[in-house]
Amino acid sequence: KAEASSDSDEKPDDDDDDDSGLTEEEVVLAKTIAESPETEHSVQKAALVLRLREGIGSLGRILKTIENFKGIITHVESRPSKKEGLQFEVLVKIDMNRQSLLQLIRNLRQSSALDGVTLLADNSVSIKDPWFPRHASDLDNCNHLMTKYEPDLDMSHPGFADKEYRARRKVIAEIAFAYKYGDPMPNIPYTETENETWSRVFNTVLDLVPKHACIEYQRVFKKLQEERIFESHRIPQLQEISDFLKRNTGFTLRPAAGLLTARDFLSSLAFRVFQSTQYVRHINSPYHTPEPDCIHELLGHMPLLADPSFAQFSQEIGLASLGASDEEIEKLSTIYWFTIEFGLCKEGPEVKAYGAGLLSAYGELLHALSDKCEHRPFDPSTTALQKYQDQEYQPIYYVAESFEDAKEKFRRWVATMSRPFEVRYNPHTQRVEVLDSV
Ligand code: HBI
Ligand code: NLE
Ligand code: FE
Repeated sequence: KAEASSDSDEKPDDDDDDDSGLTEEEVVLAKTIAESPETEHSVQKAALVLRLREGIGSLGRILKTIENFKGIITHVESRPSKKEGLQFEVLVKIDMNRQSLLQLIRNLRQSSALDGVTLLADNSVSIKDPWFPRHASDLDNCNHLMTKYEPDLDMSHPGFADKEYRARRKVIAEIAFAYKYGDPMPNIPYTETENETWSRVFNTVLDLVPKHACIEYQRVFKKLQEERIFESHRIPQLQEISDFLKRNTGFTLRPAAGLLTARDFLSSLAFRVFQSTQYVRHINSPYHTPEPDCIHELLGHMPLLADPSFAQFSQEIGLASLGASDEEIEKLSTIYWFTIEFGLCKEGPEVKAYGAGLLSAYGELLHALSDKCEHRPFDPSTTALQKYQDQEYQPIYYVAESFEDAKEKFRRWVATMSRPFEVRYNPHTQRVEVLDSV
């Protein structure tokens, strides 16, 4: 009882439930809005239907109220109401800040000039304008984690029973969460155990690369060794890798705290930014882990992100994900999975690995190139629908003719997606430009 009364005493105007007068649907919408990241781009496109009680004359005052709440009115349309006793229904389209929009609606609902206000769900008004990062700095908001394979939560994680390991993971995750666009990359002084884990994986990869990795991977791998970035005794730091990528393809890194949602992860690729974890897998499972760790990112992903053709392919998957529907995101992550993560490609008469999940996991690399699994030709429209799991080795792998061919096919497939706008990345401003196509 004390809670309830003090709550309404202190902030009578700022509640977000119960007596707000919002319908159930609007409460859900309001919650989504409140939980969405607040950025300079968090301007909401909204449409309100206002039912005027007394003639069109009261409209002026109502529009003024909207402006007082800093709403920018972009469209007004009125029609005589069919309902008895009401005179007009007015459709008003507004651009305004998400929070103010909710306050505005509450305010309007108290107005005696109105018989009612309906907020049309924003996606019925503006399928063209879902929130997605428009500038590389917006990636500060694209760091939502999946709760999967975490040592704290998953009893089968090799670090579950290891308190020290879990504490270490927490420290490194906090560093990633604190990272903001423009900050220097955090430097992690890795422990002896962590470097030891790296050495073991590094040395097996070193053995397997000449025979099993695609030529592009091998070329960059050599370069990384020559520049003393890849060395067997120590884990490279994100900053030196990021600088290396930047020199080669313009890709850069930012630290990620763990397994990100597919939407957040893919969106960063649109900016040629790769969100990289910085913690190290548990020493007890060096040769395969289901979750990404920095050994996977560095050994698996970095070499090919420094290859121009592959970097382009990665960015195009990212660009296709911006503003995509949930179903499309699912398809794009499946394609990502069977190419960038677990892809195989032809090299003359041979099949080689280019997927990062193979090049950082000795056991699965051998499995993928053995006859214990199935190889199918990469074809985006069927590959996108293939179910996959991420706990164990894959039973099916897709073989691309070449990166160029995979890119061609992917482009043709992306063109069939439903998005009503085009996006283009401007590297000079690090901004994604949106071009309406309808
Ligand atoms: N998050 N940090 C991180 N690293 C990845 O490699 C990664 C991710 N989230 C999703 C993901 N990869 C993919 O499997 C696709 O779902 C995009
Ligand atoms: N299985 C990979 C490895 O052990 O390196 C990581 C895959 C991350 C998606
Ligand atoms: Fe990966």
